[in-house]
Amino acid sequence: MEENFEKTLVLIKPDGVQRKLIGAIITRFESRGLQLLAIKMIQVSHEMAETHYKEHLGKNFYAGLVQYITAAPVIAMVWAGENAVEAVRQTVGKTNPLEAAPGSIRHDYALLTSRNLIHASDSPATAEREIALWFKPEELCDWSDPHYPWIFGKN
Ligand code: FUP
Repeated sequence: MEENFEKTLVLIKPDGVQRKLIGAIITRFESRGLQLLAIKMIQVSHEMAETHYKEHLGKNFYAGLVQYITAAPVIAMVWAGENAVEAVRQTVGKTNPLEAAPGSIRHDYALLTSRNLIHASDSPATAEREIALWFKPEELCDWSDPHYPWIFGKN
């Protein structure tokens, strides 16, 4: 990974796994030029779900959200790149798929906020906290992407 890269956490939520969209979703990030540093499939525990979504505690959708994320396995990933947090959020699209831009994952594969397929960190600080929650440091592979100059070259 390059020194100026940001890292961000992405989850393919249970609906993405059940609907066989893992490959299609990963392709969006890979084709855009982002670099995959870590990936695993996890059956999320109740405790993990509550920690991950603690900022939503008390909201009317909280119980349903915890139920949703624990209902079946998820794919957890760390993606890297220059401005990776913003780039990934853009590729994912707005929280409500009906407001997500055409071409974004949520627009192209989802219809409801409550089944919007993906989680992606919303800031570099959140990304750091979430990566530490979902991955041990040794689970991240630091490799050098040979496409770097063709994706991030400056003029
Ligand atoms: P996002 O960062 O786009 O994933 O969105 P939020 O952090 O605002 O929300 C986290 C998750 O809560 C969403 F992906 C889906 C769920 N949610 C609801 O189910 N209902 C809502 O009204 C808002 C969020």
